Amino acid sequence: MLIGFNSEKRNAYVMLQVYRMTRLMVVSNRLPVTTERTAKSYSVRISSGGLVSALLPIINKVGGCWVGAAEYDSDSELEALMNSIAAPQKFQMAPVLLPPGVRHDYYNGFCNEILWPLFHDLQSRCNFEPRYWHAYVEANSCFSETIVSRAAAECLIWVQDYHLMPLGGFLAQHVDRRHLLYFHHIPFPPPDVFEKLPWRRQILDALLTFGLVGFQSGRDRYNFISCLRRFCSRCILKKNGSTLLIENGFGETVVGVFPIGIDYEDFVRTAGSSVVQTDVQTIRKHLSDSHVVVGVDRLDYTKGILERIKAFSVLLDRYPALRGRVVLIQIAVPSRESIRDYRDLQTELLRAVGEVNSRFGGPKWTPIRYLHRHFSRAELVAFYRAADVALITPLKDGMNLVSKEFCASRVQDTGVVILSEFAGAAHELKTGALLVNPYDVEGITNALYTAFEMNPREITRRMRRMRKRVRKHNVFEWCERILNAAGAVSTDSHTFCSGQITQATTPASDSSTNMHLT
Ligand code: ADQ
Repeated sequence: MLIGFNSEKRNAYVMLQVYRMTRLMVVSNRLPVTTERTAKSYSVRISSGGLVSALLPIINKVGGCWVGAAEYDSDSELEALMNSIAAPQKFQMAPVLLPPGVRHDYYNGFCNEILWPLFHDLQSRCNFEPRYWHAYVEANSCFSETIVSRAAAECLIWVQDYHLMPLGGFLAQHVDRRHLLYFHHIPFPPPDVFEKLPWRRQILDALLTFGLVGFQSGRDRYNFISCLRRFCSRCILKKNGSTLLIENGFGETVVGVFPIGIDYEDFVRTAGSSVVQTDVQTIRKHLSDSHVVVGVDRLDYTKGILERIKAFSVLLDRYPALRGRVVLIQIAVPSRESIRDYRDLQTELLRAVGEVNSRFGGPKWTPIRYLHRHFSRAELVAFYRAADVALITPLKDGMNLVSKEFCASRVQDTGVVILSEFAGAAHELKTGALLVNPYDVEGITNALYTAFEMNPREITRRMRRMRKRVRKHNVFEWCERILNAAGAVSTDSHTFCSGQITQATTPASDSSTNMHLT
């Protein structure tokens, strides 16, 4: 059995110790580091972004190997350098070399011009260029070669996100499907949106080659199942505790909902450090007695930053008394800068921020402080702690870790969260956050005003509820739940030989609990 322990008795940490024995291989599009060529060598730092924030504390505890595309045409020097960075972090890194032409069409093309906008319901931004599909498949084949050459026996291969959906199909030829897990970090679209994808059937078939497929929210799993119902007729669905079991021509796949968390204790520790406390005082001193609102995002059109700035402008219009008494600190970490849409967004944001600042601001007050750069964990936490309100309004988001990081950092149980109802986190934080429609500029304005007027006791009551939830459902609990669910993958599932099924599908025993997806 892959999972052979009593989950009720063991906490997440013990579970991770158990997994030290089974080697873990995390596979994601990129390695968790950003490398930059300097005159003589390379500089390397840990990357920003939700996937890395979540997985790094886990692999740092468990050890293992992280597989991801190299940013450069690798050489032995670069790999040695990356492994020396990883060494104190207890895991190895294995770069995947993608041919330059493939790299562009796979990443900039299929991932960023098709899957990312489509899965965030922004189909008008898609460019369904057939060349991109071929590069996507070829890139996944390159990943598979690296994995097969590096994976130890009994290695648990945990594939992350939409860049690598076809990988299960390649790996299932070499690896027991019980050892093949996939987690989908971004939203999964409803059938009416998904059906636009010319390769929709191939994507669904590929996902069903994994032993486990995990989603962030009930919304995403529901959409996935609805797509299976519409496009794959040969599936049988069974309820299996809190997960679902899908029987298909390839074997069985466990499909579950596992909302991702953060390393809560690490944020609490950082928030209490003297460095952060000094930074908080400095930030507050510069902003005098203003209401401080903070937005923290990867610079991405799905995060609703432009709409947020518009809402802030409407607020200043509607409530002149707030002028000079409120500041929005908008932090946007550079992201996907090789893509034109992202460079255009930066230009648009600078223009929007400039318009608000010149219309309302003056020598003593700048309404919006826009910071377009990477910050360390401690610096970010200082911003989280210095603010009165977090304004988090993605147009759609798989989860949104910033909302959870903000709550964890509020060690004094203060601070209001205004959160998009279309973020996966809305379901978990709805008992404490003010939920808004990110397209509803007036609704956001009203929520901001409500936040400024909120009674301190009400603020504390709401924040305590959210912190309790974020503490309990932290990233280690997330990992434990996924690995536990993976233990439910049938031991007698079917083996593959050159992509062909070599054993017929066993019909489900209890037909009354089955739903045929026809
Ligand atoms: P992202 O789209 O990257 O993640 P999110 O979950 O908010 O979105 O994570 C952003 C991360 O970047 C946070 O950990 C934040 O601290 C960090 N960050 C933001 N600005 C930064 C800055 N200036 N400097 C340094 N770090 C910064 C994807 C999905 C999400 C899902 C995650 C995890 O799109 O929906 O929550 O994966 O599954």
